[in-house]
Amino acid sequence: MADAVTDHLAILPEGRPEDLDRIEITKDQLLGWYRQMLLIRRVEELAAKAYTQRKILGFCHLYIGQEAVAVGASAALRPGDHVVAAYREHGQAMARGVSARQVMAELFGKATGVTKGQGGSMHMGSSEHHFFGGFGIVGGHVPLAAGAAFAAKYQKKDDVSLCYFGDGAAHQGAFFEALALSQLWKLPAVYLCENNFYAMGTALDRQSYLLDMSRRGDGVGMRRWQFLGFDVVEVYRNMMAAVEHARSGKGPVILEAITYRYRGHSMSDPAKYRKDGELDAYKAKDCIKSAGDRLLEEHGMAEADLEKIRAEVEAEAQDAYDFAESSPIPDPAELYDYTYANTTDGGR
Ligand SMILES: Cc1ncc(C[n+]2csc(CCOP(=O)(O)OP(=O)(O)O)c2C)c(N)n1
Ligand SMILES: [Mg+2]
Repeated sequence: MADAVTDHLAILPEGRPEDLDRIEITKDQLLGWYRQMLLIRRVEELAAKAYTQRKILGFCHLYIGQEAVAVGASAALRPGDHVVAAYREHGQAMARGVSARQVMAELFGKATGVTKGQGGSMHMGSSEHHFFGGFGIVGGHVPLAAGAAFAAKYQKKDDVSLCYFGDGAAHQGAFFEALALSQLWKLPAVYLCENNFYAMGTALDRQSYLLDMSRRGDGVGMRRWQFLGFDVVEVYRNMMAAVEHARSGKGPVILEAITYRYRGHSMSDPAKYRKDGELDAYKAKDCIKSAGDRLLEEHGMAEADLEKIRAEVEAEAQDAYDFAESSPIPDPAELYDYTYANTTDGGR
């Protein structure tokens, strides 16, 4: 099999800052990211189990394999920044600070979930965390990120908007319109494409002539570059540079993080469309393994230290599962609350 990553990197474009090594990483940061990535993965794996037990119903898109992107990207943000996500957002919400309990309970449709059990897998939002996510209309959420960035600029705040989107979303009309206005008005936004090589079952080279989605920025003159999203440190450094650019008033940036999802598009997809050996080739670049290796080799940690973290994470993920299972379902009387802004609590 041709190595799709190597092929893809052969067209790595100009535009990437050359001084990213200036952004230093401490051992504690890396340890935190390792733990977070592991927790996201274990929560997703338990969600898959719960789905097969029919404890989780409806759509469910897992983030397994892509964890470094959300964790590295979120680490580059401030609490007041805004995050807008699509429907593969469980891990993105957790990376932004939503707890494993809140995410799992939402998946179970329980009242203790982050969206009170009324959103489910695709609609996890938390105003407390400035996480305006969970949108199922592909590409439809991108203008919302532009809107949040517009609001920040209009109100003379130095908050930045981060918008996650997939390679499949980069063909939508709303996406292009959002880019055009963002660049025209120099909005403080970072558009982060998670190119995982598939939109549902359609491979990237069957859906797009361009393989580097950051080049979507060329048409509007937006600063753009591409990077590998398998190493959380790489993601963090690239995002830091992009966020600095946007926050300093120089305008938006569009980035492409090359990544890969290990599971099918959703729980109903057995992912038989992959090439032989492809999944294993990407698993060899696994973000959790590479962060663990960095901790062992560059920061003098011992395997036993990592084992301790793994055990703690295991307990936290299981606690989230148990919490979700034992939580109550939403009160039927609240069924029509939160549908329109004029709700019982004055509009959340
Ligand atoms: C407007 C619209 N068209 C089609 C769909 C069906 N659909 C759901 S997900 C998806 C693929 C999107 O792929 P991508 O943006 O690469 O995100 P990924 O699933 O890889 O994270 C499609 C076509 C939809 N939800 N909305
Ligand atoms: Mg995709």
